[in-house]
Amino acid sequence: MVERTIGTTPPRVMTIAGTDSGGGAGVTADLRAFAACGVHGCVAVTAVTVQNSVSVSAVHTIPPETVAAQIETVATDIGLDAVKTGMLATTAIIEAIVGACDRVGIGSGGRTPFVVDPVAASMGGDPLLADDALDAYRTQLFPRATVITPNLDEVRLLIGLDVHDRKAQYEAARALHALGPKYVLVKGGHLKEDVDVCVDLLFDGETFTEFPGPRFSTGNTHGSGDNMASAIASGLAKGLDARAATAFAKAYLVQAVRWSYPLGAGHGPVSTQWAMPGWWNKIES
Ligand code: PXL
Repeated sequence: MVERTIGTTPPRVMTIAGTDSGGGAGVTADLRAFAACGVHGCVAVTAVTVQNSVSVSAVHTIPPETVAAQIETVATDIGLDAVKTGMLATTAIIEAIVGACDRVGIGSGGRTPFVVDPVAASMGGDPLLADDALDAYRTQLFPRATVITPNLDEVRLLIGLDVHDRKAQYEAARALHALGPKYVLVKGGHLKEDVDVCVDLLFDGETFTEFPGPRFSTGNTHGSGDNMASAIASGLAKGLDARAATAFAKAYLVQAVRWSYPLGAGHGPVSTQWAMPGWWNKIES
């Protein structure tokens, strides 16, 4: 028998999100990000999407009670050190998630940090969220969130503010913080005035912190938001505070975008392969 010398349980993180049959975003991206960030990934699937690199051609939602059951059955046995949300699809699914989170102590009032990435559409503009569900984000999810991570398109949908410069990015952070999350991260990836940098802005209600990173000229950024939120949740699960978890996630995402690759005729994905390059060549026979 081989003596077992390793096998310490890593922090446990759950993604509540949709699948992407093309493998670039959603649950598929989140699980790769969790592996790269050194945590154990769990899953509550909200929807199955039929998609490739070009478009989302169909969405099949999971019954809300099945989404809630996935969360509760994992939380009460395996336990969770952080949770993140991605594509949630409908108001009924969001309400079921909120009920489950409250029952097992995820989000404000509970012990488990809760990262809410308000996914509304794919890169190609296909809807991933019912229009009437934006209100459920504002009134039910944000007040429970540890960190929310909107991009600028999502900012426009959520608070009706068009962000074209840094000043408006600060204004958006203030307005979103008023909806109740502990921290707001307004991601600057879509900010046209920044040519060489991409500045994400974190606000805790008092202090603003800018996280600048290089801007790469690539259209292969499918799954970048999912990876960012997953890395933040991983950092929180490891015991980092929100500011340190965001710095950790930003360092991770810069490499993921740097190593992004083309796939299909549309937008390729960001990569996690840089995090463990070529290990399969290093195994001794
Ligand atoms: O990147 C946002 C996102 C999240 N979840 C799913 C997606 C996408 C973007 O296409 O398909 C399932």
